[in-house]
Amino acid sequence: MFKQLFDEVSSTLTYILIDDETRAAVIIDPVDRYINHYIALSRQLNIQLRYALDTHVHADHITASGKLRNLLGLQTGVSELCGAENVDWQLKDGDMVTFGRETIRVIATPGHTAGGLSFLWLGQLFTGDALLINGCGRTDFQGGDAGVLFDSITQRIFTLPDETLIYPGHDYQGYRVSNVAQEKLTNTRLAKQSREAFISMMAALNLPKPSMIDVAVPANRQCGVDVVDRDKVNHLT
Ligand SMILES: N[C@@H](CCC(=O)N[C@@H](CS)C(=O)NCC(=O)O)C(=O)O
Ligand SMILES: [Fe+2]
Repeated sequence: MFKQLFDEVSSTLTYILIDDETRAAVIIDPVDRYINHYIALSRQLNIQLRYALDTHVHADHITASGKLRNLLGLQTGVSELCGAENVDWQLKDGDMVTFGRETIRVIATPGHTAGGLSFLWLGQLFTGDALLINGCGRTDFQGGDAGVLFDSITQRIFTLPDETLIYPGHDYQGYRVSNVAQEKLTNTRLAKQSREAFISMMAALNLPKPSMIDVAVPANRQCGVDVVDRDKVNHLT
């Protein structure tokens, strides 16, 4: 079982992956303003969240992962290359995250940020902001690098079977799911694009910086929980 949730404010897509037999579950890229909703949904679906995984240290919203850990006792995971603290599992390429009878494979897809990860589960790839539908993550902050992103997309994502479903971390155009074949053929930033042309195109994007970047990046390096909050919770438990 699987749920896709959308945050209208930051256009973030959040996913809940569920082992329908044991009811163990994983949440990918949770957003802090929905913590109560995630807890209510967990009760409604009769699931136990085991992990909250972030595809990267987000620049545009605050993750719910640390607060969910403190409230539910789950484990947080983010790339070891993100420079994050207070993370239970510093993830790296090839790691396997098991919940119930299910396993997620961690695939390093850096380039939008140095620590970008994608998560592969049952033919579905959760790409964070590496590959978006008809787009890709910008590469102008947090160790972003257009050449590295091009290699991640062409060598790690586009080498998966054509029918692999693509579930991105954000969507700004009203899309919700794609697949590898469709993105190879129609993604306007990548289809028939050389590495050099892609790097030049990304350098010329000139996007305004995310309005929350100065708050979100330091907060997300602590899983969205400030150290004082975490100490308080540790004293209580
Ligand atoms: N306007 C948004 C910024 C959105 C943004 O920059 N999103 C990043 C993901 S963190 C991106 O890679 N966008 C790709 C694009 O706009 O092409 C905000 O202020 O938060
Ligand atoms: Fe991002």
